[in-house]
Amino acid sequence: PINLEKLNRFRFERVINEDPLTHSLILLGSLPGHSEVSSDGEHVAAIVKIERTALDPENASDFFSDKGLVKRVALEESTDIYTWLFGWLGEERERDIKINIICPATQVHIRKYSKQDVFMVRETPKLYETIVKPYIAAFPPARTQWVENILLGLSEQEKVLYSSPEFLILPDMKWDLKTISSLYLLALVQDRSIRSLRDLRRKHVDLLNTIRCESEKVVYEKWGLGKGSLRMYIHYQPSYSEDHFHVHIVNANQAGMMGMSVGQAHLLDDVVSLLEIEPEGGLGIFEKMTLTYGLGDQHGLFDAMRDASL
Ligand code: M7G
Repeated sequence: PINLEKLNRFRFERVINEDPLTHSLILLGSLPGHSEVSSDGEHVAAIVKIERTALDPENASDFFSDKGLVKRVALEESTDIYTWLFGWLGEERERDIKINIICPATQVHIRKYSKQDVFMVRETPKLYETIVKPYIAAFPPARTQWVENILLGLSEQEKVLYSSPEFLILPDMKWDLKTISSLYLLALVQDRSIRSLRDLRRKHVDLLNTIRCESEKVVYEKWGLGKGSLRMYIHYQPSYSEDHFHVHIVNANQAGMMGMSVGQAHLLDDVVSLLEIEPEGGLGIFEKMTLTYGLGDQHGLFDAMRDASL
């Protein structure tokens, strides 16, 4: 049987896989064999997968309480209503958890982060004009204050990796800033007239290509990642920065993340390619397209869009 004593005789060779999403490592090495397969003391090859177990909802109330489950925290960043920190569940450990706080949280935030049933809706150009555009126009600016603050140079300035009058590149709040295989950056565009994918036209091709080039340059210079190592995409619909156009820049090896779903993530290269074939002078391609995407039943557009598009 394998017990701790035997496990501690594991001869580590190398890590053969890692997955930051499931918080796992797969190790190759060897363990002392048992008598049937090897003579005493001889080691046999072993693959060991170590995975952090899921956090238990039963203990949810203990995390921040006088029980002191979280032993230590280190502040990473704090913007208008968002704060993110790292935490330790015991002394002398690696940092265990990442804590993201939204405070004060509005009803809209509560709905966005609650578990939702998703339905696919088809947004025709007409539905965009009659339902979606007025909805976006009615947004209180406070909802995207965090983007505005970054663009104006009021927050996260020391994090900015690239800056020009057109756009900024900086780490996404989702990234732990450490694990290269889950690298996640954001390019935020200054031009407030581009509210979403719907507003992109042929004249924006240069801007989009520059975002691609500069992102590649940044990740090469800073982390040694070469060409082809990035997956860049645009959300439609973006879930909360609808009036500040941005591009998601993610390590190409990072798979299966929320926000990479078909219908939500539109590859930057495909968008550029479509814009390049857009006819001069006519309607824009993204003005004419029906865009289909999943909408959670707690989304502000859900009722109107489902009724109209089914
Ligand atoms: P989105 O497509 O509007 O929304 O992208 P979604 O990905 O949440 O569906 C906004 C992106 O901005 C997300 O990837 C967020 O993780 C990231 N983000 C959100 N906030 C509030 C911040 C912030 O304050 N700072 C940084 N650096 N990134 C943020």
